[in-house]
Amino acid sequence: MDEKKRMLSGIQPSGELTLGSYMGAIKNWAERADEFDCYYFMADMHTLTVRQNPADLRRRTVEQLAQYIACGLDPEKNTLFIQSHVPQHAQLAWILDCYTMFGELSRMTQFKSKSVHHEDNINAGLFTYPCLMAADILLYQAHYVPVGEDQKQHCELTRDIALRFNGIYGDVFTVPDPYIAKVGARVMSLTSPENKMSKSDKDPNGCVYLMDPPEVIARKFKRAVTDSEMCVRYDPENKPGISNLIQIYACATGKDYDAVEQEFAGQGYGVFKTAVGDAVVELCRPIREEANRLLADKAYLESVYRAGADKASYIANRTLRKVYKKVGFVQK
Ligand code: ATP
Ligand code: LTN
Repeated sequence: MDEKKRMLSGIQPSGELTLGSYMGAIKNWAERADEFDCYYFMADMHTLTVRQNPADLRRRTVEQLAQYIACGLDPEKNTLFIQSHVPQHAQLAWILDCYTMFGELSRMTQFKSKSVHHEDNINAGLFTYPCLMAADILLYQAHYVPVGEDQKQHCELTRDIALRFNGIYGDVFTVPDPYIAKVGARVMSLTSPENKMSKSDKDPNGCVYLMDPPEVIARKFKRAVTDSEMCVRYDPENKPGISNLIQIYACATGKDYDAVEQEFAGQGYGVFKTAVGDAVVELCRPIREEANRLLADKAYLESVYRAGADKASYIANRTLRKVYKKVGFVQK
């Protein structure tokens, strides 16, 4: 059992899952279940860095679990759990706070951009957030962390923290690697393709949600921003809108960029946008239907997250006890 390498990742239930989070992260999780020992969680503790409505957070956390399963994460093969059910995350995070430098945290681009967007609530959690993320990863001795491009910097800081800690106390933590897909690692907004597609985007037309009904998805793609060249060609610098659509189509269909260019050579953008919309509609349809079916069975979802928390706690506790011993805490 222990021979398989471990893979771990999480997403904050701070909004609806997007096509970006699916293509950049979840798709890669679901494809790796047989190869790795997999742990995926709802990062509810992370969401408090931005003020949440409690009822919405509770609902979205369970909905996110249903969507994970609907995206192909079989609970028999993947350990699925809710972060706040495993208190070791908070316990290790405090310790790692003390091994992370102010300067390192100040350089995190997500902290800098969220500080601009939430000027009135630049709380300590927002600043130390990467230490909680490092705890999430290091507790499980994960080898690989499948995330989108935007999380690479946090993964690199996690590596630095692990190496620093190991340098002082010996080999306590596995030093993890980010696992970033070649296609889909940075899906851009449909209306402002110079920005990442994000669930907290103020413009709902820029972002496709996995649970969007087919007509909404089709409409969003019809309105996607393109350019005036009228040629389906991959060139992210000069043609960000079209290049993003090529990426989305390639990821949804499994085709490479050349094949997509050839398929639409000499055709107008209207035809291309409709084809991308159709491909995404078909990608999302089974996910939406399965998630809705699962959401009707709350008892099943409860049994999944309870079993997940038990399994996760067991591993997390092993690491935490080792860490407590190394830093010099008296054993009970
Ligand atoms: P927020 O707007 O709250 O910051 P988000 O929409 O950017 O959220 P996250 O919950 O931060 O999404 O990301 C979940 C996972 O999906 C992470 O691994 C992240 O790297 C990945 N991801 C998010 N957005 C994209 C995107 N547009 N393209 C590729 N991967 C993405
Ligand atoms: N920081 C991530 C979510 C996240 C995560 C993690 C990802 C929290 N803990 C551990 C991978 C591993 C985000 O905002 N997308």
